[in-house]
Amino acid sequence: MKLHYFKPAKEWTEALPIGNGRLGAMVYGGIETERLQLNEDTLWSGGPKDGNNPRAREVLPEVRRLLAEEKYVEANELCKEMMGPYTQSYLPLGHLTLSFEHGDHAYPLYRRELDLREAVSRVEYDIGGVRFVRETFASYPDQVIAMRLTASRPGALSFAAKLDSPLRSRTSVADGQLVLRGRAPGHVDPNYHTTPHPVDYDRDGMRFAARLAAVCEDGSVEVDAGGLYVSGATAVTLLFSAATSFNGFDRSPASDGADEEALAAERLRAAFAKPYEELRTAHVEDYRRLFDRVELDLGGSIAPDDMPTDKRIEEFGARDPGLVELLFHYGRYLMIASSRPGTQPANLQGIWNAETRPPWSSNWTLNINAEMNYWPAETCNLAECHEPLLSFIGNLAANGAGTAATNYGTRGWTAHHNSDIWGHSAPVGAFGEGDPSWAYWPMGGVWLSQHLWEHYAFGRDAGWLRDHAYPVMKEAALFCLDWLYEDTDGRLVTGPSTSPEHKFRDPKSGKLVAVSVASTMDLSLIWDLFTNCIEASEELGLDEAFAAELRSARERLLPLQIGRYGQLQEWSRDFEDEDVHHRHVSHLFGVYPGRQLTEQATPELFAAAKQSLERRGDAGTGWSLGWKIGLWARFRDGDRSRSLISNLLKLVRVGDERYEGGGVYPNLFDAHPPFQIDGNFAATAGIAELLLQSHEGYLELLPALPSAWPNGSVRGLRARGGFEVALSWLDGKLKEAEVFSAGGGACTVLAASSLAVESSGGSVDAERTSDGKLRFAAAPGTRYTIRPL
Ligand code: FUC
Repeated sequence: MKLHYFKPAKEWTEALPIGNGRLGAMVYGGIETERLQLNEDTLWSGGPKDGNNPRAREVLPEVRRLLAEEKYVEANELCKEMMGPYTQSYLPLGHLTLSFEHGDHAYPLYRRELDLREAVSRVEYDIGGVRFVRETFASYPDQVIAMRLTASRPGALSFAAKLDSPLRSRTSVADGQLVLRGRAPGHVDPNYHTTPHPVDYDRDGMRFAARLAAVCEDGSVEVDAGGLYVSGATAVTLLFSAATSFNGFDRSPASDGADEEALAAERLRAAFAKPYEELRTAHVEDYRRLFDRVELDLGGSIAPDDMPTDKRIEEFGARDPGLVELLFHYGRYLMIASSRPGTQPANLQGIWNAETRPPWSSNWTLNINAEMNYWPAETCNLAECHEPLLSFIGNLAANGAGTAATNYGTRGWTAHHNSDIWGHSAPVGAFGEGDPSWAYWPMGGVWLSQHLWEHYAFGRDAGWLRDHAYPVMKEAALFCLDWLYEDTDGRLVTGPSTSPEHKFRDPKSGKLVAVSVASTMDLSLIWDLFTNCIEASEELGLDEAFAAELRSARERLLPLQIGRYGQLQEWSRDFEDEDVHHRHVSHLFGVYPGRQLTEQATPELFAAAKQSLERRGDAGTGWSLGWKIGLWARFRDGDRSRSLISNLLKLVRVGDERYEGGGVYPNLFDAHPPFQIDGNFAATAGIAELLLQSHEGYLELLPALPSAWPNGSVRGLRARGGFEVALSWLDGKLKEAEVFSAGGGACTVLAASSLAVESSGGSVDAERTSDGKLRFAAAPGTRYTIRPL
């Protein structure tokens, strides 16, 4: 449960992340110079804006006409006129730098670690017989970052602490504290978009403020605008708070912003009033309430205890079951650290970003990455951490209604492949620059709506479904109803349509293009949304007529097809792939994370989907490997999933070109490369998917256990239907399961052998179905023990 090292971090991807959902820091653990790279999750460039483009609506009929004539090259060109501006960027806040007056040579007794059981980072070393220890954490209950520094000899701690920022800022003193005030640029261009003036402070931007205070035991502290100076202390507590003027996705942070100075000052004042131990205890309790819900044993570690984490990755990778356990828990740690109720959703880098023009703007990329971040939220028992994404969808729906109306003249709401803190819902890449292969994809709202349904499916809060989720899902479905049109055979299709980021070869010209009619992903996402809305209407007993309309539209969707290689076709024609090994596997959505394609319901298509994944191969960027881990779990090939975990658990260092894609950095951050957090989350979700599945209306225990983990156990996984599950297995076979039903209701369970059930009250009336499932009526708040017969 620890990441640990015997050297300070040099690179950012060696530093260790802490976070409380809103405040984040990368702790380097330096000796003479300690550095914390700091983030606040609302600190973005820009402000609310209108990215909608009426030209889209004008050209739409012509694009569809060209598509009907199979003039894909021309349709692709014209589609470029449908775009809008780029999203804004997630920005770094700054650095806290501590300069110690004791030199820099103590490696033999040096150690730094991140303890996942407490969410505390710790650094310790010896200089001249004095032991220096510092621990740092980001507290959710107290909304500060706290650092405690101690020296084993009285009076041995002397250092200067400074705050600075890559953004325009200055420091001053107030209330005996160091204060940093700054302003974000009013606009930042993406790092892949070359412009003469990419970081623009001439336009109004968001304000931010940060404060640093010190409490000393012994010695003294002085402060001036240059920093905070501690001399001769035995122990010191540093408290850091920060806030921005962000005041909602639809309000100007400049003219209608929150009072960032008051927020930062008040949070520090409140934390300052408490002793360090009280802050620490509150933090650890709050964190453990979430983290302790899940336990996993895949066989434990085969690496020596004192082997540093980077070395362990390098030497053992996934051969060490203990390292796979650590990777699993790290994903849960990162979720708790980057996404808590009231914060922004985890973006491409969670909340950890040091760059003013980060890769892909460190935004929310909706054609896979933002959704992938939340794959473990429900299954791994962190439903609360899902909340930021679920509220974000509501903001996006508000803006997306304007995009649907202006760009397409439809009802409902739509979002495209990129979004930002301002709820950007239009396609990006205006000015003829955006390639439709990525910029044109009006399905962002459709995919996100799956998260609303899943949150209900696991938690079964009907009031929340009725009041919050269903209205947004319904509006997304209304967009689809209007967006779909009939082809010449009366089938419902989408167009212009892309399969995210992948192109096909135009049969006539041989050119690579992206736009055609009814990609498999469009059809699968729409099937999923319609199905979820239909089930929601049944559960809630409302909107019967609308559900009937969705049923009949779902029937009329162009059927998915099998192509010449036996593969599930990615497009409605059997086009040749641009790249048979392409990282996106969008057409397999219906297998995972969707539920349209299963062995039972659609055996031919399921087999074809598997063939598609075979053809794609086992290489890919970090998130691509992560997706494939989950997909092979759904194909019930645990060994294949484990070999993908093994591809992911390869050590990558910055500048290291040994691997084409994927891997993890020394701090276990997923490498796209560069760092992108989605692969971490997908790995955690994929490991859970190997042990428990529930997307077919029943719990399947150990559906795809890899042979490398013959003995083990897991506790605290969640399943759809309001269940919590513990499992143990021996020699690759289920030993015992415990199912806790929160709200009661029918419980159907499948495993490789036939099963028997009992509760603490004794035997339970259970039925055995002809296909080997066990079914019983679960009582609310009751725990059931299930064993193979
Ligand atoms: C999509 C992916 C890239 C990357 C980016 C953030 O464009 O195709 O691989 O993950 O999002």
